[in-house]
Amino acid sequence: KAKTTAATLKDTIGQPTIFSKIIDKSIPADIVYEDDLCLAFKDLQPTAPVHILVIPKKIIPGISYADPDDQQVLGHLLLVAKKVAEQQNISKDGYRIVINNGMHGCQSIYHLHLHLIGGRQLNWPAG
Ligand code: DGP
Repeated sequence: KAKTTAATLKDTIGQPTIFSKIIDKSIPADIVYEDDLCLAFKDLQPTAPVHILVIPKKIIPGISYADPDDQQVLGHLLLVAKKVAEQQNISKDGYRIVINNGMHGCQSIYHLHLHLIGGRQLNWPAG
């Protein structure tokens, strides 16, 4: 996975990413849920049988960039992840919701996204 450096971050934060193109449908994605505030689609490089990204339509570069005005959309993303887990039939056996943040968190796309991961026994602790 490509490493993000502090120098490249400075110029890219707040700019549209590949996820903006998925939101405006200029590139395809396997969308499993959409509403006014958010979009959920299958991760291109799944790490488990179910690996879905839930993103806000608004550009929030990462959870560390969220502000108090984002409270409603942040709560909404979690409730949508829960709903998608039910749709994907992973709710009964369990699943994980992950937000990678910044360089040490291995965030590679600077548009906030929740990873919904399940469909197999996951391991803990995360690496
Ligand atoms: P993160 O490392 O937390 O920033 O996760 C970014 C995820 O986004 C990673 O699991 C791969 C996925 N991804 C990157 N580009 C695309 C894309 O163009 N389409 C889809 N569906 N997923 C993508």
